[in-house]
Amino acid sequence: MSNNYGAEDIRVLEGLEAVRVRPGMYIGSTSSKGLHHLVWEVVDNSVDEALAGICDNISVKILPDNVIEVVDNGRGIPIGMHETGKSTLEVVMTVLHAGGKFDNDNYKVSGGLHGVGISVVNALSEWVEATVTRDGKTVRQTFKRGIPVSDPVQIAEAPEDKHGTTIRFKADAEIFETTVYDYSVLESRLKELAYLNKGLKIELADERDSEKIKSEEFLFEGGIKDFLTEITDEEKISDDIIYMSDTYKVQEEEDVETTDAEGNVVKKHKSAKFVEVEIAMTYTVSQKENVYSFVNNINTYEGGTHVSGFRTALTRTINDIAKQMNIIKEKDGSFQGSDVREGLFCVISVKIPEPQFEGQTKTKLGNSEVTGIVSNIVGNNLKFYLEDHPKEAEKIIEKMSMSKKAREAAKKARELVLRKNSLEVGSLPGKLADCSSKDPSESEIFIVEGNSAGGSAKQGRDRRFQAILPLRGKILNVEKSGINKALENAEIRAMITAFGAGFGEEMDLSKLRYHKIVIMTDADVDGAHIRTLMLTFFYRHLRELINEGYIYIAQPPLYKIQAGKAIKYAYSDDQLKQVTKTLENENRKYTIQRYKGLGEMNPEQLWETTLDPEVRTLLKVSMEDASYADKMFNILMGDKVEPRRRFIEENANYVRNLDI
Ligand code: 0RA
Repeated sequence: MSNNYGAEDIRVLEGLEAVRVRPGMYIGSTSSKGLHHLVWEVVDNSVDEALAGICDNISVKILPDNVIEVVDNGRGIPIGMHETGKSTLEVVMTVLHAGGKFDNDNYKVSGGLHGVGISVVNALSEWVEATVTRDGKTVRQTFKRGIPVSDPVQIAEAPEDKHGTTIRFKADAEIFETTVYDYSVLESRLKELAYLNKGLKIELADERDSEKIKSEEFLFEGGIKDFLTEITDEEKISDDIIYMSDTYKVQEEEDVETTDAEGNVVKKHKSAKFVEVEIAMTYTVSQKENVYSFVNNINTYEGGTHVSGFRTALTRTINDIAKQMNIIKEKDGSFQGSDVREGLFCVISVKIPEPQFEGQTKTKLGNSEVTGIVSNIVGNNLKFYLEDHPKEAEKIIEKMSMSKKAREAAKKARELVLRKNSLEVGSLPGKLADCSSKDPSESEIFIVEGNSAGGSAKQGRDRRFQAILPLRGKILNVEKSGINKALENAEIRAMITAFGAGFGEEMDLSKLRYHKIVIMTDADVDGAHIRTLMLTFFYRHLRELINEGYIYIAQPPLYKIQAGKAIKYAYSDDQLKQVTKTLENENRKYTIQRYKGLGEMNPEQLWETTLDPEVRTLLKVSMEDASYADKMFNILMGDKVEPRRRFIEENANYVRNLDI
């Protein structure tokens, strides 16, 4: 960097410093999740190049020492002079939100935590090396903690038509709690990105251990059609996949006049803008509905206008066609939304110019114009498909008629069950040790595995605001049984009654009795299993509780370390190492006890490690976590041993990686 600081340099330094002081504001957190966010920030830029139609190859490598390398064959970050007198490359790398100012691409990811700009990666890295090939040369610039070490230097000549960007970086250990990447986290997202961008080849390699190099390549010519095939884990009623891909022009190509900095009128060319809609769907014999939706490659767990547009069109079109084909008669009434979605597996991917993300976790699409666009496209394409495939149409609509009949019968049955055993708060479950506070915002309920742990928790809690509900053994596998069966299960009834807000579509959050619902299970394989069962249940039937951020996971310690009278607890293997090392350096004697279950802790210990708000750690469950638990469920419950073992290992790990 030059010696004479200008106002611009000071602005840049202040910007980078702001990122280092409050990293959470830019990347969510400094935990493992935040660390991986750095990779997503760079990869998103490469994927933007793919969306602009330039890049078809991205390679991500974890190098020794947890250095990340991302290579793409996009346009390359611009390397010409910028009006500030610096290279555009340096501006893109050092100025917050600069990236978007140099292009007018159709689709950009601008919601949630994505799209903050590659300068954020730069600010939070011990070092970054950016290498760009374009305009007949390859140039490189390096940075330390965001600050350029030198000007960009040409390191080679290149053919005129060669272009691309290579970013290498090492996350700053001064910032992050961990700088160790999790291969499986990178693997699943990169694979998802390859599915969502057909024809884009994404390579991943782990070269941290030269003895055990791992690598994979993701390239799906079928795009979300292939995605659908992978996630459909139920018997299909027809082998055919309904696939539609369509675009809608939202802005014509036009020449616009603007004034530049000197006040001269200049002509600018604006290219046309499109909404792209891609949907793959198939029907299975199962009772569940699985709709995965994405906007500009972001998983919209909370749905939004694109999903509403799809649902509206599906119900309307099916009703029209069913009547047209005489499969249902006027007197039978119409299909409801749930009838036409039972057994549906579907991937919806839309790409839109200026997405607005809303909702608790910013994963709900808000753009109102999208409802009509998607609904028109789905209506037209689906009608066309069904008319063109009368045999398939018949199979699908027959299945829906069965769903409709089952729904009508189940409603009667449920009314009976409900009348017999009220789910009203008036009859709180006997096992519940309620808290005395009636203010939901300060009240907490711990769902505790096993009666003995439940006993300790009841004695150890602060009864003013903490309620305990012990569950006996495993709750029902709701995935395999319908809601009616679930409602007959005593453990599930106890939970719903205690929460007080009802369930499913009739849920009323204003009646919720606790704003923290904490799952507390043993830190072993069985505990992980029960936790997954519960997450699946919440995801399927009490989803709003997750959406609103009311579900938590307790973190009991794994070890007790006793040195003389002093007792310390460790919540991870790393922490155990730290504690014992410190004790050894003070060369004090100690004993270690590994807690196998919550039941091994007495009430005081349980309070001071897991219940006391002053010292405990609670992990908040996100929709992402719950949907992951749900997705993995079949693996866990299935009869194949190997994937089950693998899941349990990985699951135990992922739960520890959840964000607070
Ligand atoms: C700014 C403007 C343009 C591209 C990029 C940045 C860009 C950034 C990254 C980060 C990783 N790979 C990247 N590829 C491109 C647009 C360039 C143009 O219009 O020529």
